[in-house]
Amino acid sequence: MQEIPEKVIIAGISRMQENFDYSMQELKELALARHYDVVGESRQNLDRPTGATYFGSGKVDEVAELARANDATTVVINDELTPSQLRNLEKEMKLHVVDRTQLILDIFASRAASKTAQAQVEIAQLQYALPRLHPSANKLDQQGGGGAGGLANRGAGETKLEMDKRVLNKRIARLRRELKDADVGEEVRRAQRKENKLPVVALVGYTNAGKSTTMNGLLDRYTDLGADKQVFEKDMLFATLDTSVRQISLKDNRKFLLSDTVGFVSKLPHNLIDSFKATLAEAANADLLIQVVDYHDEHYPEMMKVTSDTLKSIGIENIPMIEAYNKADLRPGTRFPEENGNTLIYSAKDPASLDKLVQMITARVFSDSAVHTYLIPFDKGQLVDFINRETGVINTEYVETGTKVKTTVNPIQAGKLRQYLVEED
Ligand SMILES: Nc1nc2c(ncn2[C@@H]2O[C@H](COP(=O)(O)OP(=O)(O)OP(=O)(O)O)[C@@H](O)[C@H]2O)c(=O)[nH]1
Ligand SMILES: [Mg+2]
Repeated sequence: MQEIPEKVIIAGISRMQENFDYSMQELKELALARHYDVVGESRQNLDRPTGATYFGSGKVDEVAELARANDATTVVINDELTPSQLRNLEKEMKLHVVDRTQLILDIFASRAASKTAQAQVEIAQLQYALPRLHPSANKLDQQGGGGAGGLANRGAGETKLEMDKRVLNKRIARLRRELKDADVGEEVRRAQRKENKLPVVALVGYTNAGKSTTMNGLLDRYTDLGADKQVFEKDMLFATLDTSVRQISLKDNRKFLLSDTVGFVSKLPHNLIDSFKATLAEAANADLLIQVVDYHDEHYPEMMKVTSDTLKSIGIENIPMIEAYNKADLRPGTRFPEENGNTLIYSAKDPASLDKLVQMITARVFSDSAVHTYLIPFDKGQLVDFINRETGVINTEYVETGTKVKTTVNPIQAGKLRQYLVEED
């Protein structure tokens, strides 16, 4: 880590966007997460970025001036730049330029702890780097960028470029293979869970909304897992990059699986979304989504829009969802927990809220369950084990002919046990 944070200017084009202020504020938070020291800000009202330099004429010099006046060495841009815009801006301003995509990739890279997350981030980084390797790297993007290096070096330069590209492409292919191998294991586990027919509930939402805190609160109240099974929660952007899955057991022995997932942010680089698809598959296979919303943040409506757009872009649609408005404790005068249809106002740090959330989950994922009584012959001990393990046992009685169990089962379990059903009174 650097001892003295690098000074930066943040800059963007408003394009008459409604949420421009919010996106610039968020850019600043992203810059802070990257340990930059934000010393100035510049905006330009344009309908769209200028092809060659992103900013319109005059603004490039103005931004460079602002940076120099504040000892900033880097300009952070609020959008993804084309490779030539990036080169041209750096050349004209004589400053280091980082676009929003690069910034988010850097933060993800610094957070990635598991092998999977590291590989996923690296693939996205390499894909970002590929067209930016050299001025002539991208044929479609040559305009304005030529000249550097001079004619004499051209032959040698291109050879080196081809070589660099090959190395990067090879590395991407290798990382993809590694991820795929890891994914096979994951697929198998997922299939096994399906076999057990445990419902899967996934926490999704904007970064820092409180997904991991909600998960930990539920683990604390509904499992006897030790503290080492808690997931990482922290007041920072992208604290979670890996999906964690834990089993939650209710008092009546019914169980569901709960997964915590990576958080979203506006203008999340598409490369990153792509490479995190595998991690997000847990949410894609869920029976129920809980969208955790930071109800304390005034921009929560924009965050919800980004979340639903991102989910849609990775093909996660038409899964029932509870909208869970979190951090109600930080809003003076807000009553919580408060349930209304598919929404809940709550606090992940409040036990009564967590109980309410679990009630809402169970009402949805176990809606087709039924209470039945079974008589299992003594020689079918493994079925009694299954009932005790997988279903919601209400009471057990030992009679002459076997074990009589009253229990809550889902339709699949009911099918499996049908022949042992006892006429109910
Ligand atoms: N006051 C208060 N703080 C909360 C509540 N829920 C979460 N927080 C805080 O919000 C911050 C972010 O919480 P996380 O659970 O890490 O958020 P996340 O949604 O998992 O974020 P990412 O992993 O980055 O996507 C932490 O500092 C939590 O302590 C709440 O109900 N009330
Ligand atoms: Mg988290």
